[in-house]
Amino acid sequence: MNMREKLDKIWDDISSYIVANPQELEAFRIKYLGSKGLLKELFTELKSVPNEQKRDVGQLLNNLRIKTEGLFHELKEKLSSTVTDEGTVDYYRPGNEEPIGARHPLSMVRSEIIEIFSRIGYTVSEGPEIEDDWHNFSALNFPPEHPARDMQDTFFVEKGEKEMALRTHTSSVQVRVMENSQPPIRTISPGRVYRNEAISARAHCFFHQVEGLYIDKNVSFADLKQTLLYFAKELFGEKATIRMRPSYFPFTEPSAEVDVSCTICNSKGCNVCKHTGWLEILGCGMVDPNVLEASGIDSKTYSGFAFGMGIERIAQLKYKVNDLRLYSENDVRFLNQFTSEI
Ligand code: 2U9
Repeated sequence: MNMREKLDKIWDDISSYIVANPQELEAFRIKYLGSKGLLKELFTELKSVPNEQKRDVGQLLNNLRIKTEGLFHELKEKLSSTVTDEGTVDYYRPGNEEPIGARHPLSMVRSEIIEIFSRIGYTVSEGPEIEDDWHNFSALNFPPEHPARDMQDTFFVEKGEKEMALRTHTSSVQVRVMENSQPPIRTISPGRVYRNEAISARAHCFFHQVEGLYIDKNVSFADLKQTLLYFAKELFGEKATIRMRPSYFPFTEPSAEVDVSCTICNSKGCNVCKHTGWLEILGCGMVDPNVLEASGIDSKTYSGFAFGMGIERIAQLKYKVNDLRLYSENDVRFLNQFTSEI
């Protein structure tokens, strides 16, 4: 076998070499291109080739070296782009960081309110956003001429022959609970509600509420006060106190609006509490006997209290975001500012 044939045979071996991982690639390099590798050996052998053949054999050897180096780089390239072969996966490489979203501030506040009331035995009830007149108004003691029934306050929609309304509060859900069960009832209903208002920083055509209802024998106004004090302390901290101001709602009698002491300034007065030391957080009252009777609950045996709050209002106090529009625009620059464990 002359030198050309020998080198051709060597190239056959080299070019059919398969590498499956970085260790095998390194073995290839050492075997052929290393300082004690085959090519080095062949170049040493060149010294003993007769002088008249040296030029040709030297050229053949040089070609072999260039081809082997080229193959080495090719194999290296292939190896780094192959991820399907188990042997080529780098298990020590840090994972790619996946951007994760944040929970919406209204979802966080809703979860917190649900948690607080579930700790004292309240269940969560949900119901339809498109309601009939009975569940949204009549069963809740709204007189026929009440302004809330007006088109200017309520969105009406047609469902077949029937005129329906987008619910203006989640009290309608609780009417359904009363119709379908007997006391004791202890439930909260979180959800989206609709009002026919022009959209601005301070008003929106939809917002979110949590309403609560407790019906049993001997439920008193003192129970209501204590429940709301517990709620205020859980939400705003142990130092929080509440005060009640008389109010009016068609569905409760007596009715009250509830303020919580401003925990931002310790009731000293700041621009959040408008220098009053108090923040208005919810409305409440004893369920009107007419409302109990309308849903099939004996008002002589049972009494109950109810309360309602806007989730946006609580979020405004917690996160100091006063423009209502931000809550529904889904601007990631706004949403990314919130982080949460729940
Ligand atoms: C039933 C009977 C009565 C729920 C109540 C309020 C008072 C109240 C407002 C707070 C701010 C609505 O989001 S808001 O605009 N709500 O002041 N809600 S009592 O009363 C009920 C609920 C269900 C069967």
